[in-house]
Amino acid sequence: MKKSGESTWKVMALMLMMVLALTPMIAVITVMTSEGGIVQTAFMSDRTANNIIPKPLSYEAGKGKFILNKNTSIYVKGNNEEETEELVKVAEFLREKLSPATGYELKVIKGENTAKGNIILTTVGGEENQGTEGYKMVTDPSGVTITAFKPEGIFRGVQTLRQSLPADIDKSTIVKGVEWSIPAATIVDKPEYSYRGLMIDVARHFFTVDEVKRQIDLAAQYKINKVHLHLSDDQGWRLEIKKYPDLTLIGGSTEVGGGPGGYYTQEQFKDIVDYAAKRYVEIIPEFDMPGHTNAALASYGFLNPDGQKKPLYTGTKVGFSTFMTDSEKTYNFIDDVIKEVSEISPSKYIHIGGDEADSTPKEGYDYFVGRVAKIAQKYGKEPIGWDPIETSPEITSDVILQNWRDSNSAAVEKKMKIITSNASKAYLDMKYNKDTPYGLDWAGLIPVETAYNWDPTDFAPKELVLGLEAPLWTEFIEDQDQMDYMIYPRLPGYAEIGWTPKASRDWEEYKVRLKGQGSRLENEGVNYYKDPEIWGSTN
Ligand code: TNX
Repeated sequence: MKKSGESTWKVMALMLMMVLALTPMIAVITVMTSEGGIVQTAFMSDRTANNIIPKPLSYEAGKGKFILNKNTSIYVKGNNEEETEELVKVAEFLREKLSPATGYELKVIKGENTAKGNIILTTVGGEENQGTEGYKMVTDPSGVTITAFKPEGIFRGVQTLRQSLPADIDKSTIVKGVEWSIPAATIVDKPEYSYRGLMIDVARHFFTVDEVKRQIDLAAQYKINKVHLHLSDDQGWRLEIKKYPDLTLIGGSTEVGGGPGGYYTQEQFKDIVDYAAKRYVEIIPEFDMPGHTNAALASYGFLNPDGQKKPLYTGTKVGFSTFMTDSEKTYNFIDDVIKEVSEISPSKYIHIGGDEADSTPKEGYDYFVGRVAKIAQKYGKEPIGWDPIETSPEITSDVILQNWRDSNSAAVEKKMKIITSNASKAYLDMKYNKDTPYGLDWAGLIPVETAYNWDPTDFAPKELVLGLEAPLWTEFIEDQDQMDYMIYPRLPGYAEIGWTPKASRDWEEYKVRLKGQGSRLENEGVNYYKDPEIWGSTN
């Protein structure tokens, strides 16, 4: 008797699970830890399941929904005055994002929330194990509360809040007749990796301050937290260095194809850094050397063996230029440049290049990268270099490798930290397929699925991985529309690889959420590649 009673219960439980799984508005998700253990099974309402990228660590649906209305205020409370002020800025950012489409005023108020119907952003009660970027977002019919250990975590949670609203929220003018609701839920979230980056090559083609800011803002909505600017190459030097004005006057005066180029003044660079910092995005400046240096060699004769300036270069070849690795003139110049940049760049990192130095003898290369890494460290910066920087005996574990090819054994042996940017997976300048209009294919084609279906641990041991970065090289990318097209919709996938543990990621499930991002990107004016695999061929 007992036995058959037990199995009746099992059958009933199974049937209940099947009914739940088949209920159209509900999807079952299973959340796993990075070690692969299941920690929670939750139910997601369709809208939320479709929209949040990167996928939160855990999501538990509640009852009902919160409806944002004209009386909604944003309350902020930190653990001290300074933190409260920082949260005011996060709240103002949120208001800036929610006001245009809703037309609501969304007052920002310091202090305790006493009424219903509000959004609360607070670090009071935040827990250390949430880390810098983790947050908890609790939504019920009476309001939304985001709690985090740090304001940065609140900012990441604010991105989740934005994505939990209907896609019309991203329109830039008032939309009438929409219910601005957020499904009730408890979301507990934090990232897998601390480095989740986008690189923009502003050297091959120059992009204006506003174009760069726009990309930072777009990337921040997917919780990208680093933007690396490739500020010098053969075709252009893009940052004002006061001691060497010709770097920008001459070296910044052109670009691939012979266009007018351009550069950022130090004030403009600081403006970009501040804009990014408001979005908790760190700007990492790069000066590529000892190769990729023609723009500098064209600006100052003393950097060349014959004392003569090189001609400016507007082609797309790589590997022909080099600094003199055996001249103190070179190192004095680099010291001056790094000193000036260190003063205006708050990032703890500086990127010193190191790739494709095909015209630099290996011995000179090894000495050069070691010496330049030490100059960076002298100015308090942690150097990052492209491979093959790790092959120099002068490079030790305090230098970070940005890996674009698959080999990194020397770095692993030295226990260097690694940022994975493998060209066949992460290069935003590779074409989606052979018919897409822009981009290259030397590292292979990178359809949206290929861009999503990998993990940093495919390329390096987990304990050495800082995270990943997707570089957009711009030899053949000339304007904002083309830039958008190459970055989107691949970047949300890279953002998810960096944020969501490998064991909770699945292409078929992700594809559905990515589809939901299409209308948001459209509302934001992003010229994304409307992959027929995701949006259908008629879209
Ligand atoms: C290789 S990857 C480069 C860049 C090019 C890119 C084009 C790397 C560190 N160097 O100079 O722009 O290929 O895809």
